[in-house]
Amino acid sequence: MTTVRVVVGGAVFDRGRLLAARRSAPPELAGRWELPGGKLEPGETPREALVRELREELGIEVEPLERIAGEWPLRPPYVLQVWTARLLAGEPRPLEDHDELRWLTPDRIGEVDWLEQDRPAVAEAARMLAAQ
Ligand code: 9L3
Ligand code: MG
Repeated sequence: MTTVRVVVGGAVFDRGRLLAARRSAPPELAGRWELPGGKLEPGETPREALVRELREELGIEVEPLERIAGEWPLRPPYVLQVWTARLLAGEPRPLEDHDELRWLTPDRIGEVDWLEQDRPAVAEAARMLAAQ
């Protein structure tokens, strides 16, 4: 039996905008946009993993807020879970795995080519942002 393994993505909010990140790797995902994040390490909670991943990948500090309901299958055994998060400090820079970043207002969320698995959470994050 294989246990599912969690990949955590962050819907990072700052001043009414959502952060989108364009992947540079692996080749089959390069050029597609995602909610940045990555795999949990052993013993980590999703919130801890999100804080670590966004520090490593983007050089920012975030406060995870709430989980977006749902779970989306990735390549087995991985599943994607998404948390909203507030930018606490830093200006995001594509330090690893990304080659472009964009802050999107809710009305512009459709302007980038999101990975399919991220789309439901991105739509929900945009709704939450618009209602703030
Ligand atoms: N993935 C999909 N959507 C996301 C994230 C952060 C990750 N928002 C997929 C892409 C990879 C796998 O999960 O196949 C592991 O992600 P990473 O550790 O390479 O960021
Ligand atoms: Mg990652």
